[in-house]
Amino acid sequence: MAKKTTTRDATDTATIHDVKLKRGAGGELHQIAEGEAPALTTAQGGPVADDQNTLRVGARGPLVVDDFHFREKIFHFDHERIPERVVHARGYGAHGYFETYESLAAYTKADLFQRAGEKTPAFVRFSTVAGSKGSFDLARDVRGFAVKIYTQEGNWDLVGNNIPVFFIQDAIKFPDIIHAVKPEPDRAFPQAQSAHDNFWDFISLTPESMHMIMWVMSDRAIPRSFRFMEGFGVHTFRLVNAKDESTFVKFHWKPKLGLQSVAWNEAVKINGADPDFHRRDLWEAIQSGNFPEWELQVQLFDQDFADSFDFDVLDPTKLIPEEILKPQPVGRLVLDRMPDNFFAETEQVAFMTQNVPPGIDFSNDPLLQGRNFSYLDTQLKRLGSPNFTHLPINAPKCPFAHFQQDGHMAMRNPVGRVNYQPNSFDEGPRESPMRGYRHFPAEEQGAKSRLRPESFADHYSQARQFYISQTPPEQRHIAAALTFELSKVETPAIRERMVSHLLNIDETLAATVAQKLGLQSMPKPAEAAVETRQDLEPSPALSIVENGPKRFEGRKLGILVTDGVDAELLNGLTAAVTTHKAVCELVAPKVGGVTASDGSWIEAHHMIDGGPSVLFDAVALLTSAEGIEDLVKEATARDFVADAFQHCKFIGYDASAMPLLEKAGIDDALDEGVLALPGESGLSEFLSELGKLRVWGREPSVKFGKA
Ligand code: HDE
Repeated sequence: MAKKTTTRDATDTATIHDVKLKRGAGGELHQIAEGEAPALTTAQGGPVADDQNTLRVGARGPLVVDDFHFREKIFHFDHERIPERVVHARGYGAHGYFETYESLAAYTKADLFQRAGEKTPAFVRFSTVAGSKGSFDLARDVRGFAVKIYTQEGNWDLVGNNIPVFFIQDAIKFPDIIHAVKPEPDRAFPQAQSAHDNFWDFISLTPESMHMIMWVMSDRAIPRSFRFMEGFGVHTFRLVNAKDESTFVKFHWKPKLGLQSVAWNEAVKINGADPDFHRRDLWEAIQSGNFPEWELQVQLFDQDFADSFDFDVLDPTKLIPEEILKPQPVGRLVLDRMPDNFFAETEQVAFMTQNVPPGIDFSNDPLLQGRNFSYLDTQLKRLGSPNFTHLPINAPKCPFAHFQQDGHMAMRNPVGRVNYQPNSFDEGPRESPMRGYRHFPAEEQGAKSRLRPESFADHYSQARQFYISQTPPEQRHIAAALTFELSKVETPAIRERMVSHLLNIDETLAATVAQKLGLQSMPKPAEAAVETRQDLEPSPALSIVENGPKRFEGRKLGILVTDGVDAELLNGLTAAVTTHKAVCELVAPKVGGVTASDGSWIEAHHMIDGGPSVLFDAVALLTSAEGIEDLVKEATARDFVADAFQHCKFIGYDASAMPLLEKAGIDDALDEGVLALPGESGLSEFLSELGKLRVWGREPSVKFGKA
């Protein structure tokens, strides 16, 4: 008896296909013998006899409407798509858990924070904001970092981003900023790009966006992997303890493997080489048991701190520098399981900022309050029914009971006679005045009006602080990104208006961008609502380079090999990579692999055309005298090396690979990042060098033509 296809196990499925569904000489499928595999049925459960041919009159005649199987199948197919998210359409999710380090009972009564070591199931969806579902992963964009934690007192959704501030201060501007960044409505392009007139027109007319603009023009907006980026709750929230005392809180997710981004030129090429680069990275890490991990850190503060802080803690365009208020670790998030089905889970998961358990509450941040209004509405539209909470991915994992009923696709209705409250039949659930959610009784007063507080008016001080906190390469990248983006803007007045804002942030930055844009004269600085920009201290926590991993763990080495490769060196290198908890992939001139110096067959992961160096964090060239002759003739092999060099990657090579370095035009520019292998101190020396990730000192000469 053949195995049943009751699991998603790949081997099972392959067995079924190989043994039971062999193709005949003419390409037709041979039916499996009846009874040997589960019967194919209609959605109504009726067994299907023939799933290859529609019902027709005569062999060449018309189809007939009696074909209920065909109708059901094709109608279902016609309805497969649901509206994509209006923002954050492209995303990728994974399951895992949140583990509490120590009890936080002093600050919050939230059940998940009460007991040290307690693990609570979680689901995370990462996303880009502007692009459609089918866009590419390495767009310059904010990344969504939405976490759903299935606590014992209901789901807590911390719907954050990988950037701790936002473009706008008031939710009423959200449709405008999103319309502006999405493809322009008359021409329907550009896709997943902010480099166009509408976006920069809106931004240059919206000074409150300047701080966020510094972040999205930095390498934060082109992360190397979801695993190497931070997440932020952005807004100020409240924690409320059992005595109903409130503490303000900002939430931060810190990646265990440190921060890392790619270079812009690399991002552009990755999008061509592997549009699913970030998805694949998460998939591979989890499938291979290298579970990504983030630490939850909180900045806790009281009203006195809020009153004495330079900025309004309700303003989502501002952050609290970590050097002023140190974040405290309170738990960790581990992702250890991919969804069984992308649509059922990642596509249908519905995050809502208003999903908070007792003990977590909101501040008056107007953006947060606007979001609390928006997210339920968007799920109703997108998932088509108020019963989206019946979907397993959205259902709480704690006991729950209520009288909500009926509607499209209701899968659970109240049981029994009574579906209302109060009732005298003593049936159904009751309120819990003690345990139930009570909103923090903040006292509010003031005239009803549409206004922006003056305390939100300083738009440049923190933008400058971000800029001056960056290392020189990171500052160069911001200038280059601004120049690139504005070079795509057709309207000169918009370009100038942006430079007038940059003048309020940093004069050198403004001058660099203006010069590259070919402005004839410098515009006046933009008029600022607040006359004096504050001169804030740099905050090293804002730099990616300063917060890199210092080790190669979790990264990928690409090894370009040819026939005749030194087997001992190759084996030594792959072993050293494994010891450093990294992975390596082999790239060969032909599909399949190569024969090594000892005659052994070495399987390769990529053929050179499909494995450019942009897919790796560092590369090694292990060739042979015979193999290199053909390799230097391959344009892709030359690009492999030239790109790795221009992207400031470490390159290891054995002596036979020198002709390729020559062909790539870098033999006379070899620096401390191009290392002969095995090297005097052996391969582990090479591996520890790789922990630096990039040779940033190389960049001025390769990118900006400076000696
Ligand atoms: Fe969202 N946002 N947002 N947003 N947002 C949505 O909800 C909205 C904002 C964020 O992986 C939508 O389910 C408004 C800030 C993430 O499924 C929608 C405002 C931050 C995701 C919506 C904001 C975010 C969304 C669209 C301004 C970071 C993806 C689809 C007030 C703190 C969640 C959906 C996922 C998704 C509204 C601003 C993060 C329309 C009105 C600030 C990560 O409800």
